[in-house]
Amino acid sequence: MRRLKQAVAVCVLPIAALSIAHASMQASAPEAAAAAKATFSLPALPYAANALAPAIDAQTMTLHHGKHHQAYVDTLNKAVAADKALAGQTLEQLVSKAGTLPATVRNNAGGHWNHTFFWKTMAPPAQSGSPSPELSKAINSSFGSMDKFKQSFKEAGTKRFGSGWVWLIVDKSGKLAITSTPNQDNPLMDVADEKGMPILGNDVWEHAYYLKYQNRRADYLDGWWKVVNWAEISRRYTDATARK
Ligand code: MN3
Repeated sequence: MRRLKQAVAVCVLPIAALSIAHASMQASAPEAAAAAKATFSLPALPYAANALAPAIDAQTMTLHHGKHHQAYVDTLNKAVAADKALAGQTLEQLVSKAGTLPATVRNNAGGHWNHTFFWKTMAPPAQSGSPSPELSKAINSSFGSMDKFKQSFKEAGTKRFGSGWVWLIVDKSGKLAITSTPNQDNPLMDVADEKGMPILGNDVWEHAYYLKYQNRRADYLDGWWKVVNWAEISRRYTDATARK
């Protein structure tokens, strides 16, 4: 009996060692394959989930970033992995020809681009700041005043039927314009009615505000100005006007 136990013990060791080695290989191979396939990834929020409260509450932020944005990234990765014609293309390349791509790619590439932009262009209320002198001047000359600009932006956001975005863009002539897009489209897309470089944008999908504001989209649009990152918008304005 004792001999048998010893023999079993002797046998068990190498098997255990083998199975540990095998398990680690099993764990690493799919991980490596997933990493190779995962072209796009969810960017971390540049602030804590509760940092934009009360304009945007922590629960909305957590769901919006961790569930909605993550889903756009995951669905886009799956679609790109399944279609050789899309391999190796950047997010900007996909977005620019969205109208020629399958709806899944258009919607989820747009969703990924729009939300990545959205997080970066907001800041905690204490860091919201104000537009640069150049951007202030452009806003005044295009819209009459900052208040009138905000009013027009709010109108475009409340009028957007269903889900979509409202944008401040620098158009082809270098001028500021307010525009709105449906679903996850944006002004960089070939399908956009009004094209240009977005420098500011707000998400008017219900998932962006419904938990706190319910159906009051106008209140959400009003409260949101407190978390606009004006230093970032001003930097993007300078870049967009220099590039054109
Ligand atoms: Mn959204």
